[in-house]
Amino acid sequence: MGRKEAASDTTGAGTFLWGSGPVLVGILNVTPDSFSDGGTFLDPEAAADHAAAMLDEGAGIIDVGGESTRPGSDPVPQDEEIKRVVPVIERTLAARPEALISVDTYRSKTAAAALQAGARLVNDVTALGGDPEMSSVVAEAGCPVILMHMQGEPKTMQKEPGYEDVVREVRDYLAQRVEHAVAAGINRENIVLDPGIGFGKTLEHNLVLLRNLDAIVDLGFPVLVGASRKRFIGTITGVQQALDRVSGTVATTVLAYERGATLFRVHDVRPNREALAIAEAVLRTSHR
Ligand code: HH2
Repeated sequence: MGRKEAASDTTGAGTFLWGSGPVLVGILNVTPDSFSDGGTFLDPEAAADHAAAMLDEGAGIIDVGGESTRPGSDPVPQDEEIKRVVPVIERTLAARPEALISVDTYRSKTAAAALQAGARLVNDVTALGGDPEMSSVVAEAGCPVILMHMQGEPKTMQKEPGYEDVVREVRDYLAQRVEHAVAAGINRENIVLDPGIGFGKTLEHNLVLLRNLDAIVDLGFPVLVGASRKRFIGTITGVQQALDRVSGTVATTVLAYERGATLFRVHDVRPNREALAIAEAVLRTSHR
């Protein structure tokens, strides 16, 4: 049997914004300490230029984040997070008014400020659990939201992650967060799910989740995968420098697409777009 039709083909969550094919979500970390690009885009002008470059390379969404959530990272004060992301959103939209921007935050005030500045999605690595006001900010904005699974919190999540059945537990958690979101007034059509690769997961957990991604896709929502340049890719390939983990990332993108994911959060837009174009062409070719 071929690839299952992606959930977004049927549920249409957010598809009014980004269409039903695979979508590249270009990562824009406005932080001094992100694991692979920390410090590179702290200057709003450099950040906006990078956003424009990723759009030119085929990003459908630009995900702007002002706090690193890499393993071991510390939270930044909310005001600082807002000061980082808002000018970048404003500059990006001044240059590229059509850009679809998401804000990578779990804080409601940052989300509200970003939405006010023109962001149109919220990417919440705590699946609305990190800030009691986040659900109502998203519900009132009526915008799409990415709900991600994480075990623990960034500071300590990689210490000793443990599951009885990682696929079942991640799927059940996401299903439960969907119900929380819906109860808070968020439209089902606006929900995207993410297994949270690398967030409180061992190498084995990441691999099992990628292998069994269809269990998450079966929940009926578009699925986003964020594996870009992550440590498990370096562990497998031996590539120590995060910047150089492009080929390994591309492999995860193609495999996840084949299993039904439709959104891919990546640093390197062009190679992932080219690989997806080939994957799409092959997978859409009908049997002889
Ligand atoms: N990964 C990171 C940050 N945000 N959001 C979603 N939805 N899914 C992810 O997998 C995800 C995410 C971590 O990667 P990165 O932004 O490159 O690094 P850092 O957290 O150090 O800024």
